[in-house]
Amino acid sequence: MNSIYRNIQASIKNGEKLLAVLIDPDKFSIEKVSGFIEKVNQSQATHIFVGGSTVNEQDTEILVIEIKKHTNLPIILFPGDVTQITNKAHALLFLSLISGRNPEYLIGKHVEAISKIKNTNLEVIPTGYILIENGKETAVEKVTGTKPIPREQIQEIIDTAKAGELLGMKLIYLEAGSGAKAPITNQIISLVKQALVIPLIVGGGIRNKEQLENAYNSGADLVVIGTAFEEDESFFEELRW
Ligand code: 1GP
Repeated sequence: MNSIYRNIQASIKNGEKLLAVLIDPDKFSIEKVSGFIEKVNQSQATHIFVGGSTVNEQDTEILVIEIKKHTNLPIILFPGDVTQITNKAHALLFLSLISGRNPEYLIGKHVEAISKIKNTNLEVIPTGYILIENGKETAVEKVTGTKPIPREQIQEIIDTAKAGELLGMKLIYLEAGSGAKAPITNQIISLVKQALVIPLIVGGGIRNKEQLENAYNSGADLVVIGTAFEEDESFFEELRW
């Protein structure tokens, strides 16, 4: 129990950097899974995240079952909605959208999710999810009806992350939004990291090796990449270190 979070902590202690490949069931066909996961297995990816902002019910579970046939990597749900919770995965990021002020995404959906979670063996990892403005409206904004924190409001971002930690969250996720024009800046990553004790996840708009390395060098413990792999699988080779 709770081995995924403990392993994340242990890796960080050993100075390792973690990489999650994000698979959005809404954009991914089952037929593609085996070839794609083979590439994930050969890459330096350490985790597979599964989730999206708008996914049809059942699609997540079907996809997770298929992914599991091809890999031993931990599969972690990164759900946009309660319907995406499935016992077939290993863990669940129990996301609270702490950059926003919509009670549904701070506590409402979580209460709704309990009847599903209590019947699973999922490792539940409370995660403070912070959406940061990147120049265009993101799916998260549309779905949740919340505004991201402007990127120049650095103290607000740091204080939000720290508040999440002090509320007992185990991870902080700085999100620029899937397909963001630009990733979270090095300055934001570095200042948030300095303020935190818990691990820091960074994602959104990372499309090349330099941006990935910048995120790590600035203090990201785990980086999430989805779109760049979705659009061009040769990105796996480009990233190899
Ligand atoms: C989105 O942070 C993830 O929630 C990944 O973003 O698709 O832009 O890599 P990309």
